[in-house]
Amino acid sequence: MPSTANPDTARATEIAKAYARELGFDLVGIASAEPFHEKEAITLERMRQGLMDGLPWFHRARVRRGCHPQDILPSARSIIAVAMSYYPEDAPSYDETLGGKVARYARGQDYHKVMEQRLQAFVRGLSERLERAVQARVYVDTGPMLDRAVAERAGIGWFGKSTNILTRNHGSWVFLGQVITDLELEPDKPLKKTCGQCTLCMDKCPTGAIVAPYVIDNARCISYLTIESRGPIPHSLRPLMGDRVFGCDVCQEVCPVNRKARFTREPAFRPGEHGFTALQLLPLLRITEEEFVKTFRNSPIRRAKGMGLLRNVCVALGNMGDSRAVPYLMEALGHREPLVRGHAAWALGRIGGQEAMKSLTESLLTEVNEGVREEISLALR
Ligand code: B12
Repeated sequence: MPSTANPDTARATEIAKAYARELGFDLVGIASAEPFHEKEAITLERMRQGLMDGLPWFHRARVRRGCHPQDILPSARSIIAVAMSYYPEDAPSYDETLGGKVARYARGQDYHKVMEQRLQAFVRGLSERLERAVQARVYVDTGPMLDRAVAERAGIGWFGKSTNILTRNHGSWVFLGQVITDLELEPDKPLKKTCGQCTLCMDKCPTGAIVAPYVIDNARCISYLTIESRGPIPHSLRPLMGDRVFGCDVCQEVCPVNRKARFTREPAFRPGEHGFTALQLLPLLRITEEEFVKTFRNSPIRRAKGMGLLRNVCVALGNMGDSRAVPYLMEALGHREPLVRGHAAWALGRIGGQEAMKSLTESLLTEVNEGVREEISLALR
């Protein structure tokens, strides 16, 4: 139980929590602004082992800063941690129209913008309610903080073996954010829950990316491969990706804690008119860079960049093995990006058939890029 020794602290804590809930945050907890020494050491060690490779922006200096809240806000006393459910009710249908899977977190609007703006409004409103200028820094996966470590300390949820933060009523289907502040608030206690003996997320991960409890090998994670990776997807992993074209939810779908998760109350996180329950893959293969930017401007999908998404689309079509994709993939053999041409070649090789093989043979006559030539030769074999 929080101590009620200081009535001002207790009052400010109560006001902050009630106001955060009023603004639509599903969960709110308070953490101290003490350094995260243990999480810093673990994260740096993971980096040293190469498990975070492929994310050039996730560097050591960033981790150090994110584990020392007072380096970010020297007057920091507390961190107000929040979580918002994004669990959508809508169940997309994928197969009949060659639709590709989009992870649930990316079916509505971009959470960074939605939650950051709301947290900024929260800080302004809180200053009015407490009748003092609250000093604050606000982050929703928009800065160096380790969002999950903060959420754990604030009692929002506990670390699952998949490394996702699990919460009681919303499972792991939550976005995390925080306000580092100079307010003295009453900290909550971390929850005592664990995953027990369950290893379903590890057993069912399509690529075996959860290499030990609480350890992800980035380079194998489909979320990394489809969103963050900018280069070719390793051949050995492509067949394991199935029809997932942006992110992956398998470790969350199989998690027993998620069975009872409540649906999101936030309209911005539902696909609605402008979001995406599934992506129609064939028309996507013809999209230009400008159309990509326009279509996905408010969506997390923008992060993959046009050519990354088209690369993923080729892999998904190759895995689906549906010959309706052949004419579209043949056209993609002439795409201006070698990355797309190479993956289109792979997909044609997987689908096979006379028409696919003929177009691969012909493209070898004109293709000049070495990497793509290699892909074509492999596909012909
Ligand atoms: C980098 C990153 C990724 C990378 C790398 C993932 C990774 N392992 O870090 C990639 C692109 C793969 C990724 C994927 C996803 N991500 Co991401 N990602 C991040 C980011 C930017 C940093 C995460 C980080 O600090 N990694 C460092 C590693 C070392 O930390 P970690 O894996 O969490 O490991 C911790 C635990 O292992 C714990 N630990 C270690 N040993 C032990 C032992 C015990 C007993 C316990 C209890 C704990 C424990 O300590 C470690 C350090 O804190 C955060 C946003 C942020 N700024 O924090 C979002 C974030 C983690 N991602 C998020 C989401 C939604 C996803 C996806 C679900 C998206 C999707 N559907 O495709 C997947 C989930 C994949 C997975 N199982 O992790 C959410 C997670 C929300 C939640 N409920 O946890 C975050 C918090 C963004 C947000 N603000 O909402 N992500």
